Amino acid sequence: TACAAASVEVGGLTLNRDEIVREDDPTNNVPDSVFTKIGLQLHNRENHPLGILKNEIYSYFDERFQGEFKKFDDLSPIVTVKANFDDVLVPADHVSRRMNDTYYVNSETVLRCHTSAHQAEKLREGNTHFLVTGDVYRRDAIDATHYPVFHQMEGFRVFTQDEWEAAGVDGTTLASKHLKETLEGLAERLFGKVEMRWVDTYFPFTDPSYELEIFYQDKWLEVLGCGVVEQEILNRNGRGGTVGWAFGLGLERLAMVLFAIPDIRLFWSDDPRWTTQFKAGQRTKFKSFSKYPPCYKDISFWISDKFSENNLCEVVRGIAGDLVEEVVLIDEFENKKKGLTSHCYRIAYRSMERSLTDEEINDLQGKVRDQVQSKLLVTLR
Ligand code: FA5
Ligand code: MG
Repeated sequence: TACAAASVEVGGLTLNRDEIVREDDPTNNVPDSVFTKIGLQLHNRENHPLGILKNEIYSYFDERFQGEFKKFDDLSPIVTVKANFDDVLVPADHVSRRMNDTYYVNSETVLRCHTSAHQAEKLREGNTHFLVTGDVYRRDAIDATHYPVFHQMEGFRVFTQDEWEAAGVDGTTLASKHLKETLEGLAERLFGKVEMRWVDTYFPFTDPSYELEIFYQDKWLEVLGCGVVEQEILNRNGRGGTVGWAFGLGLERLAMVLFAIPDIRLFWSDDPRWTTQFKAGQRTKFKSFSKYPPCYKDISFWISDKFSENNLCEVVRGIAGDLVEEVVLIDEFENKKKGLTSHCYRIAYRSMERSLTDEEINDLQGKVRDQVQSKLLVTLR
């Protein structure tokens, strides 16, 4: 795995590794493999699929709303717990706040887990129409569509009483209608005429809340969450008496479909066969370079109460980096007499760029076995 630099630059700030990765601090859980991604700003590379997609969405908003939406895409991903959770009304006991799900720099600071972390701050600064794009961080499973770092774009629009009176409806009705029309227009711009559906859902920061799904290649694909902003958020941030909508969309989800990218790890590749494929303003399909075979290794152990799959994935990712393609639970059983539960995971190792040698894989798997035992307090079988 790559050796972490001592510092990274982001949004005009210098972040020192020593302040962000502190293995001996129990309130910190940021591994080197995640620190090395901070500041790479894939969404700001104009010849990268994420940059191309971001610019296409910008064009859509500029054309539809005459440049009214202000754009922010260089905000530091290191935010307060208050901004990431409290300011968007995430309850104190919500699962997303746990160290199992979120990367904490310390007890008051996290790597943002969504771009909604900037809603309150941007409102307080006086913005009423804005888009925030950035890298977001979540502890999660390992497979072709999940990676601990991905990218979101947040949209936010405030309506005044004049606006809903002129439309002859109440504020929530206007915001909800405007939101759906805006996003249906965006989906049509990106996908052409496609079948779409709105699904009711729940977010702490919007009510009503919806997800937009599009029917693409025989499947319903969830591409974004959105809704009418909770009044409390507007009231607390200098916009009492107004109504708003917000959305958050996953750029990788859209880009994988639009550019036919089969594995989320590719976005991070430095291989010239990847980096030279995409050009600003062009939406081309990914031309796969020959796919190297995967190699599967199983690992079985008796778990303890403290065991979590996210922790296992982090150990594997820390050792194998992007050489790990997937970690799946393939067997689970209980020994009632001993009161123990056994899990067996199958780890798929595969490079996107070359074939791996047996020796290399055995070496990785050996390290995984050692660290699973020492860091996760499980008993190997
Ligand atoms: C959110 O993050 C909300 N902040 C979105 C929002 C904003 C709702 C404003 C309402 C108002 P969610 O966790 O569902 O919601 O993520 C939003 C989108 O990010 C998803 O629809 C999906 O496209 C993308 N996404 C979520 N998790 C992942 C992941 N692990 N990998 C790639 N994309 C993901
Ligand atoms: Mg409510």
